[in-house]
Amino acid sequence: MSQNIPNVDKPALKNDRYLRALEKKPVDVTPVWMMRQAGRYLPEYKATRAVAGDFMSLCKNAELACEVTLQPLRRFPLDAAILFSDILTIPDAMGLELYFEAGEGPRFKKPITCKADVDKIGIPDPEGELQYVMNAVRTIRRELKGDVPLIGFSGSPWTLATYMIEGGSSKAFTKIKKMAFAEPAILHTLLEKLADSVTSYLNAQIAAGAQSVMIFDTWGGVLSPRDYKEFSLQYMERIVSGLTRENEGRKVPVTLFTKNGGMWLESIAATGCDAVGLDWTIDIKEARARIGDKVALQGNMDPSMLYAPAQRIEEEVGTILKGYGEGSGHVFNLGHGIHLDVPPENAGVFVDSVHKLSKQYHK
Ligand code: 1CP
Repeated sequence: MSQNIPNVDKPALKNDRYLRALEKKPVDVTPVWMMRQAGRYLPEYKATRAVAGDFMSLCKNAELACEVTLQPLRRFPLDAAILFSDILTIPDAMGLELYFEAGEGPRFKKPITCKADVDKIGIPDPEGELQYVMNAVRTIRRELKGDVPLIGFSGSPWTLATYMIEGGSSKAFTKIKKMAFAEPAILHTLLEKLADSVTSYLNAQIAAGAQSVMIFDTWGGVLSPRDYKEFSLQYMERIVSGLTRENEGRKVPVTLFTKNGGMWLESIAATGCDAVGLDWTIDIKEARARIGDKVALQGNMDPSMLYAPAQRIEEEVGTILKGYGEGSGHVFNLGHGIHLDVPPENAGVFVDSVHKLSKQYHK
């Protein structure tokens, strides 16, 4: 059993651009971070992971999880750190027994197949089965020494349920859709339990020191518009209304990201979140025109653009900055996670270009 690590004194933030942009307050340059910024494209990540053994052992070791969280910040002038963990910690804590098959991604030994499986599931205690995550948050917060804010995160109930019911990654989502359309009451019971679990998990991350939280709805975009509202958005909205929105005397902004959710921006923005994450399939100019000043926007360069030469990356960053236009409310990011074979130098070009080219939009 891991030991509780106490909360430490929280030094004032030296760089708060990321939080200011989410609050639409003036900034000097557009803040930037990268989804999956800690990971296998960095040789130092691979080295630390080898020390830990497998991926979950890395997540469960607060010092090593902290180390890999900080690695990208040592290389690039990123404006935020993101907790090193995974969205599948919650289903694992619910007893599904997460494991990683070499080269095949996540799998569960005990996937959900029927009502009895759903009825068995409880709400994990964030300072119990998931205390290793909170210990990582506390350790990272201590080691960041106020340099940049720390982002906490969770998967959305729908996205977590896809892994729990499919038993791992999926392409067609037939098992969960079969449950959604043939036995919707069972799926709704699961989604309710997940919404309660995510709410208490994120609130515990905030209490432990996360200064902003993000919900990853990676698979909401595989649903029809009506089904998206019924099976995904409704539950994210419930989470947003249950979150601690202020801590340490400052707002704790919430970002919702539905991959392929560009059609539903207005509905996502209406949940009460502070920011909507965009993938690259929507033009950010159009997104801003549709959303106005209701919420901030995060995104949205195609992660594959990082394979391009430096000049092309810079040009694309410039186009996206111009698309968003003048003023605060934009957090630059990739439209999804960085690919594992991207040369780290290219990520550096991306981050530097955002800072260099965005000055003109913040006068
Ligand atoms: O080292 C390894 O081999 C493990 C690869 C890996 C990593 C680096 C996994 C397994 N998870 C992570 C870390 C991770 N996962 C972070 C860390 C913080 C950072 O961004 O630096 C975050 C935020 C996640 C979130 C996550 N995990 C999502 C949502 C975001 C997204 O990319 O859409 C999802 C869907 C997962 C599931 C998962 N975990 C790991 C993999 C390879 C996957 C994806 C499987 C699939 O494609 O279905």
